[in-house]
Amino acid sequence: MPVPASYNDVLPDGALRDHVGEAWYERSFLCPRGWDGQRIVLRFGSATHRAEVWVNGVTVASHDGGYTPFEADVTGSVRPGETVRVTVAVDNELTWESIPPGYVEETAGGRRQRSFHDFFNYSGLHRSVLLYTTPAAYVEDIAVVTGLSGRRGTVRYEVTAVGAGDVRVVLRDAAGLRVAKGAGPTGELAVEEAHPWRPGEGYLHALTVELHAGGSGDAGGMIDSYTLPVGIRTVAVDGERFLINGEPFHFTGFGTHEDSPLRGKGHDDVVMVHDLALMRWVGANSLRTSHYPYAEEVMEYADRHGMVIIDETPAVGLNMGLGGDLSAGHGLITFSPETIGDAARSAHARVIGELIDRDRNHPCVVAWSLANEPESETPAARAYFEPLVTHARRLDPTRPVAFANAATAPASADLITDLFDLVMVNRYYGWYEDIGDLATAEPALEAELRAWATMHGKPIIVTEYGADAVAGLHGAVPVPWTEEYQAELLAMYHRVFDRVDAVVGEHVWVFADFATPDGIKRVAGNRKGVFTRDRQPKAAAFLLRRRWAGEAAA
Ligand code: GCB
Repeated sequence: MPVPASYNDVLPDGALRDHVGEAWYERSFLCPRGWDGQRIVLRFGSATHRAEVWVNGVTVASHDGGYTPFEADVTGSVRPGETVRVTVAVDNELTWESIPPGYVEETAGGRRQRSFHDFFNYSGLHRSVLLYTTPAAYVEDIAVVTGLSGRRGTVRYEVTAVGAGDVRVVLRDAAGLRVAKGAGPTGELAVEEAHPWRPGEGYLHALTVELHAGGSGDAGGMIDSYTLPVGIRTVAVDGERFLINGEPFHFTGFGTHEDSPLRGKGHDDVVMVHDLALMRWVGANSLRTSHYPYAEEVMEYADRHGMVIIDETPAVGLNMGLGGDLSAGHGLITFSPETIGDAARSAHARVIGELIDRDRNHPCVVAWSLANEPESETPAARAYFEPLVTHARRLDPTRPVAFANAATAPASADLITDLFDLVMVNRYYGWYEDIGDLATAEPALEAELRAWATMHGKPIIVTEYGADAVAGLHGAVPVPWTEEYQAELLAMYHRVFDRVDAVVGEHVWVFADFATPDGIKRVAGNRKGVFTRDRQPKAAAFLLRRRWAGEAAA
């Protein structure tokens, strides 16, 4: 199987597509002789959803969670100059202990994965597997927090180094000029006339951290160095406004998926660059990594292009009251010892930790989304989420924390939003409710958004709104499933957004059509894309371009 890729669609084989359980990968290669004396690390960008790894037959790593990286120091298991055999068992089962949750049903036709979300359970090694080296003493980690006061920018840094050595840091601007320097593992650098990172302009400084042997002035004594791109910017919530660098920010963009033909969820630079170019083409300034952490390449690219990101954990489907993977009617309760209980909550805490640990240095990330459409209208939901919110805030006190609310918990029923900094709601008036009747949907949507604003006084981001449209289906009378209905529905939402001051964001569901499990509510996949799965625009794309890109799109 090619890596990175989902294995599901690579061969014309239904059994492979629907495989449930382990898939084994193995590869042998030569470890370069020149690596002798180096620390050798094997790193996986992700393995969906669980992996066990052997090097030359010896277990070196195991990891739960399909969308975050993990690595192993394999120095003791390989010999430079000799062949290395890497073996990986990747298990795609979703259980009551995994995030996202699911269960396996034994059917006459075999084992079937059931889940509570509508995207296809793509599986395998979705991101690159790297073998890299460091010196024996090395820079292990860097954490930065930036500040801006007027034109004065600050970069607080904390370096974790392994082994003896002195830490020196240098901050350079995008032209490579040194603008600040420091010494020691922690400190604060100041830049008097800082060029900030802004939405639409991903201006990056470069923080070079060097580990030196022995005392100062020892030019030849550098042991290790690492350069981290740093965007100087601030994020804050002020009443109903969302501020970036102290200025009100209005989110335009999409919920999206890592999903494309053949590759499934396999990361592909071409698809990524094309997708972000299409987003910019319609005037999107932001996206949500619905419904899991995306490849690190996406975060780095967003940093460089000033794309704003709401960064979401893989906690999707923690809600038995929704249709889930469309096999509704299971009669389960969400939070209970038999379903989502202590084990799932520990897994949830772990994915929050791994996400923040991975992405905290990215200027593009302006908020953490801890879950998509969880049950939020029960005391059990509050008990479940309270410690997780505390956990996220402790790990990153600098960014707002939020979750995407489901229609089943409007402001009058929801019991957890006061724990969070933002109101994020996914709404389908005119689709799942009042389908084909936008005249009824419009006042209902407005009333609901006003209720959220009155009750919480926080910024509202509509993180999902949309309608399915099968590309090429048209109607002079815009009936559901036509491109015209999808565009008219979006236009209706926009009229409402423009009337409700607290709405600071509009993310259409979804950027592009994507693969789902089979179901009677889906036409070979979810068709709410503004673009088709092969990235051709539907009528809605032109409507968004007029609204979001304005004159430029005329
Ligand atoms: C939702 C979910 C999203 C689905 C979407 C839909 O509320 O958050 O994952 O794909 O609705 O199209 O039903």
